[in-house]
Amino acid sequence: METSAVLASAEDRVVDEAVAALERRYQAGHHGPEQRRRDLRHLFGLVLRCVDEGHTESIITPSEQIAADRFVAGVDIAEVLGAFNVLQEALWRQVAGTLAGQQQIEALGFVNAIVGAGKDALARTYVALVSREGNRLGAQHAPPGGDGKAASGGALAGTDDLAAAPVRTGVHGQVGVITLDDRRHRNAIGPQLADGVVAALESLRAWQVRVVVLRAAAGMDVWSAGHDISELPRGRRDPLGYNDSLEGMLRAIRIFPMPVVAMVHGTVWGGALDLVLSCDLVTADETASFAITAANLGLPYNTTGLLHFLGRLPVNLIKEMFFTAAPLDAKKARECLLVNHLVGAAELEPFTLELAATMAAKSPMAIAVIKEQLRVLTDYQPIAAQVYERIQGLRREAYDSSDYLEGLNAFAEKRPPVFRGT
Ligand code: KGA
Repeated sequence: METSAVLASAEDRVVDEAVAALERRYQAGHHGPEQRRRDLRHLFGLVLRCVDEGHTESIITPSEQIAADRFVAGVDIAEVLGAFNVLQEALWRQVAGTLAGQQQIEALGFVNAIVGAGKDALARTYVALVSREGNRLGAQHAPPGGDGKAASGGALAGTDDLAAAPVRTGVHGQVGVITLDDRRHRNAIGPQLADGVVAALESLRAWQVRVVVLRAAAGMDVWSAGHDISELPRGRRDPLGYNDSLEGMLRAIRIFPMPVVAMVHGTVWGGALDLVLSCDLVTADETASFAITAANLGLPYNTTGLLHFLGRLPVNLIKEMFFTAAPLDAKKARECLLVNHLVGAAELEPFTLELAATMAAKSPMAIAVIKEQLRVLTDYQPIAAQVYERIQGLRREAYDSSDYLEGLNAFAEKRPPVFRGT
């Protein structure tokens, strides 16, 4: 019998069991049994839909919405996660009691991946709302709890605040998908987005996926606008120092012990190109283009980043891209092998998932070791301390210059920069 049919036929039993478990755990909770039953039926329906569709996407947005609603209502995150946990346990029991062997293992895997993706989306959204609210309101306001209204500040219920979780994760079989979804800022990379990607990698590792796909949310025509320019230091400090969040995200991807595929629909700017180059493979459609715009900002790119470019592209192309800041279109990017596969927009997602699934079926051990060897061989260049210090000195002159400030100001004022070379 199909997993979907097994689960569908047990809806009442699973929901009853989960409601009873919730009642035992949260006697003093916010909801009565009827509301709990409705919530659990809703969740159960989402799980079933994901099983039917064969992927976790359908549980993600509703879970984010649940997180936002419960946050506004002042329900504790542990109680919200509790509903997912008891449903997961009841589903496990159902699967264990009705299926056997390989079918049982597969069904348990489905349940784990789907409920896990839901919990992940829920936790990420809830935590982002808590931290955003903390930043906005300061200590004098009550945290969520009680009627929750004071903490919501009236602004949290709207979908805009769901953008507080700009990174989403999903699981398709053994492939994890990280989606960048900060439309308002065109996926500009600041600490929240960069740290979100690092956390997403960790959570996908815990789910034991074997390949990760990094993409922008469907419908975005900017894949990423690069480093959040408003977060760049205004001189006297290395704009791309070791502790910059973008740099941390690049390292996390490069040392991640499984393939990360950048799936590019739309335009890629500045540090986002470094992000694409830090992924192991790149798939793209004809809307993709790639620009490194450091010279528009007067920003001296860092040595580690230049090595990333040197590891992937011919030096004359690197120079042209840095010196003109002009986008390389998808066709040219394919010709110079920045892009592994260029496919039609409609094929991009299925093609990328299939490519990822092919890699997921290979030896994860061999892939992890080969990836790490290639990283070490391409990332490290032995240079004398004196040479490195000279490079740093030159870079310092550039980021202390008035040109760099002019680049930042021009962007903020939405005008072309006027550089004087000083
Ligand atoms: N940092 C901060 N905010 C950004 C941003 C960025 N990189 N890119 C866009 N935004 C903001 C922008 O200021 C605007 O905010 C909103 O996102 C939508 O952008 O609404 P506000 O408050 O005015 P916009 O420009 O209206 O959208 P668009 O017309 O669709 O154009 C999209 C692009 C991507 C073409 C445009 O926003 C753009 O040119 N952005 C800058 C791209 C760039 O040069 N990035 C490189 C950053 O530097 C970098 O990564 C490094 C380290 N580097 O190059 O060395």
